[in-house]
Amino acid sequence: ATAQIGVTGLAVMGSNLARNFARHGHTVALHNRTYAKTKALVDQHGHEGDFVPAETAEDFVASLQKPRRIVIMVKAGEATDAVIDEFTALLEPGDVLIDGGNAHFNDTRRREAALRERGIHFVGAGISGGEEGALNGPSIMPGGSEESYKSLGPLLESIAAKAEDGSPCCTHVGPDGAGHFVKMVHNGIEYADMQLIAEAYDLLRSVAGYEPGRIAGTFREWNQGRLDSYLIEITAEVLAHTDAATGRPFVDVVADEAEQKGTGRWTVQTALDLGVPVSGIGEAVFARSLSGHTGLRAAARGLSGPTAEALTGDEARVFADQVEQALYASKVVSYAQGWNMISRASEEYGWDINLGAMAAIWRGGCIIRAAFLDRIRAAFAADPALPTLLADQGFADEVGRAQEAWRTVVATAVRHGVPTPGFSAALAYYDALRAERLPAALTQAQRDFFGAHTYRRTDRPGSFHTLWSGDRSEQSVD
Ligand code: NBP
Repeated sequence: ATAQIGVTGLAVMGSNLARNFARHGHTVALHNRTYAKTKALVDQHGHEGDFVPAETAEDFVASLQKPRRIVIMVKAGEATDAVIDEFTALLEPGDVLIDGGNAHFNDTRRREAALRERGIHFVGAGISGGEEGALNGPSIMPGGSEESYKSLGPLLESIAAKAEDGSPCCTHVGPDGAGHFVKMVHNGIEYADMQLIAEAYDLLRSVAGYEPGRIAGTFREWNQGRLDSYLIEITAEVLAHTDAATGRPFVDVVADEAEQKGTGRWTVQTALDLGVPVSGIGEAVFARSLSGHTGLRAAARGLSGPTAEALTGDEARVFADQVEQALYASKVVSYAQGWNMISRASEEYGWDINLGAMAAIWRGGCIIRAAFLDRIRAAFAADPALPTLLADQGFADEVGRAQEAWRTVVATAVRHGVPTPGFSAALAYYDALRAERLPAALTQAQRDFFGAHTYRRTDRPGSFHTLWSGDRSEQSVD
């Protein structure tokens, strides 16, 4: 037994992870249901490091040093359960089985509990960064027992992306499903970021009257400042790209229907269960759904809208600057919501997640990597119990300075009939959070009226019900 780590499931993600391990000096055992993929990997990349290919699961397990560490990179769902069953029979107490696929965190909790009974450590590890990240350095979010991280952590940290300060983008997130949970929220935040960027583009195009090439330049400028991030960078590249077949801007020849694989939807479904408002992610998921309803959209195409003219000259330039401010403020709100969700789940499931550490490991390797995340890390370093990012003085000041522009942008979008669900929902959340009094008082009174659901008063303790259908006197309810 010579291999320090094994990878089973050698499609694009598994192959790239295996090569990443090997390039970092680890001896890597290889296995795939269909041996041809294992053989192809060794034939093409065998020279990159030490690989131990195996045709059978038994030979694969036998080639691993104890405690054995096996990364499963197969299609999420039933395939993962099948592979877990196959390997559980071959492993011993103390061995570590890692699921690096995109599993739902509840599946991970179920699998972890079942394997724990047999003394096997099951680690649900979120891995972000796509194919390129898997090969050159992903952001890795492992859950599972602390004990498993002792033997697994150094291996994972060696292949993870490195932040600018050199620290690895990998840390032990928390027990059982914590790793896959934060990976899910990461993807949800990614949806929200992409939606906000899309709205900024739409406004620059439809209100400021900019062409895609010019918008690419604007995004490149923004990428020099506080919005510096991978997603802004690739936005500029996409917008600058010309379609070879037609000579038109590439963005104009792509069908305007955004698809989704499901992690955004999972985030919103879970947020509803936890009672955490993640309106930014919700609007992003709904915006993608709406884009795909081509029949509905065709039926509504004749509806009337405003006739506002595009801005020109200095007015357009001023507006573009305001859009940067609205984008930044909305982004702060959407990250605040995402972190709220992680914090709430950490309490609910007893995960004790270090909130600042999540920002630290997303600084590199993953799709939402950005300079901004170091600010979030610093905010939690200054106050680990920060109830919302908006309570951090630095963020509060920045959003406060941006709010006039943010309101102007949302109002202008409404006047021009440009949909900005992300910007608008973020602003509504900001205004609701900071409100002295919410109209929820009226909502609760209505609930008491039709359903005797009772209410609390602002001037004294207790629960009360008004006899709405009687003499409207107030009763104290225990
Ligand atoms: P796929 O998700 O396409 O899965 C293909 C692999 O699963 C092959 O190795 C295949 O073996 C194996 N497999 C299947 Br399908 N059913 C199996 C079964 N019943 N028993 C054993 N093996 C089975 O591969 P991928 O795109 O590399 O993704 C791997 C995981 O990583 C997924 O969970 C994915 O969600 C996650 N992920 C992907 C990305 C990405 O950018 N693609 C990013 C982050 C995470 P075979 O060769 O014998 O058919």
